[in-house]
Amino acid sequence: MTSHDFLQACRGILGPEQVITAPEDMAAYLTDWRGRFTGNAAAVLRPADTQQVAAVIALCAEARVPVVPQGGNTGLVVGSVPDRTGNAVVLSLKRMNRIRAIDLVNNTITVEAGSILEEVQNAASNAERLFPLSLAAEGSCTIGGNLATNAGGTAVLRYGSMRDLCLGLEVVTADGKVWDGLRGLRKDNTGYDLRNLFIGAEGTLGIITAAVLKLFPQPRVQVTAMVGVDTPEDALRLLTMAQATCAASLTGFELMSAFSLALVTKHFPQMRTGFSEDYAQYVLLEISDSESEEHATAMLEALVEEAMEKEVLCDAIVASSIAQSRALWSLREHITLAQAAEGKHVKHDVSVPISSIGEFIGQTDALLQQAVPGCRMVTFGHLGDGNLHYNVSAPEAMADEDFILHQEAINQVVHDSTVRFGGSISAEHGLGMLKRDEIRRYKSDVELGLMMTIKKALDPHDLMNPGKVL
Ligand code: FAD
Ligand code: 2HG
Ligand code: ZN
Repeated sequence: MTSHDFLQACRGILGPEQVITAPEDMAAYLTDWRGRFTGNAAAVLRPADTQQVAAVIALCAEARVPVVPQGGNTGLVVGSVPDRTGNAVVLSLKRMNRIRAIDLVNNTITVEAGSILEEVQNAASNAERLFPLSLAAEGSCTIGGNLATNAGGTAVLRYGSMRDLCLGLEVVTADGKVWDGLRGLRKDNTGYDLRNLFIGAEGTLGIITAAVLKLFPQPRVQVTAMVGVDTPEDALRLLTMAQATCAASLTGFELMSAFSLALVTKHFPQMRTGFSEDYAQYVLLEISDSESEEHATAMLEALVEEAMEKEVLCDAIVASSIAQSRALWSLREHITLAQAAEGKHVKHDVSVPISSIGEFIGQTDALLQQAVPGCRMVTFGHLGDGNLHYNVSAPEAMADEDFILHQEAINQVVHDSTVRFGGSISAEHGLGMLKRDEIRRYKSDVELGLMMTIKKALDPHDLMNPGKVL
């Protein structure tokens, strides 16, 4: 099939206006969120429903055209954009954004893959339920992208990551068949777990078109506090105390180094931490309670008092209004944007056993200073999950283009250290194109071989997001 015939057939399936080929109209789909990579594509295809996805994928299989699924294009590991050959099509799921059903007794919501996360949260809230996945990109990332990357965010501590929040999937397979696995069952032991194979596969095994997601009761009240501590070890002590005092009410526990917040207040000068003194580390805590505001505040205040007595924390701000709570969360959510505004940087999205975090930071900081003297650490993240965003910014006087030459050496230091501590080099963002080669150094031949066998069985012609993950 010629490329002209292929595009004509796509137009026949989707309608001419949903097959985008003009370079200026394709541009936004071809560069990743961080601006790290720009690819080329034969076209951007915008299906409206599952049947259109199936027809287009069957056509791609027949014409041997690679497909790069894309949701909100907010991924951080160059997974959602095509390579530079121009052979692939980008399949944008964003028009598929319907809420198909809400079942208040089963506590589930069935949504299409292109639904924006925030809209799903709102739909749940309008039904007096909670859909707990929460991340700074929630205004533009999609459920399909969240599933394909097994997204985490700031509520994993209490509710788990996307894999834990999904009960069923609808998937278009690499040969264009529809697997209807939209089961809202909490228990189902009938063979291999296909759902969990597609979740976290980053679009390399098939196209997720819809999902059944879990809903939870809405907490009656949420209370936020920000505290200053001296060291990550103190933050860990506080975590243990918070778990003992608050149990399942503890829904967020985020670490932010002083330099991470200094970048936020530098690039967003309207934001302030509200502390009169500076501390080396900060923790953002959230408690969700089903009793009352008084009960939640009393629990948090008791925790703060005990931690102060034991000299675990230096100072604390307990938000006294929703606006103040939002302002504290906003500081946390702006770190990614602030580091991007500061210049080129190398991101690491690692996890280590929670108990090793302090030691990991101490040892790895020292090794990095030997490798790139003066590099500036932007260390923050989901301490309660053992997941650090251990990001490296250039030394003050070093130009971006010189700094980025150190990327490989920096990755090696951080990832070797992570693995020495028994950790993972990607806790939540995935591998994409950015860490595809890196993972080969850390996974055994057996593990890589099993992954390759699955890939070949489900996508024998390597057309599903080729060049990513494996
Ligand atoms: P995209 O970027 O479009 O795609 C991501 C991957 O999924 C690609 O490999 C793509 O091919 C594949 N894909 C997309 N849709 C489908 C589909 N329907 N079927 C199959 N494959 C598909 N991530 C976290 O985990 N936790 C965070 O706290 C977090 N915070 C962030 C904050 C900011 C400011 C930004 C910019 C990003 C953040 N991210 C975070 C990363 C990103 O938002 C998540 O990875 C998100 O899940 C991606 O969703 P998306 O719709 O933008 O997917
Ligand atoms: C977060 O937790 C995201 O805010 C982004 O996962 C992390 O910018 C980063 O490195
Ligand atoms: Zn994160």
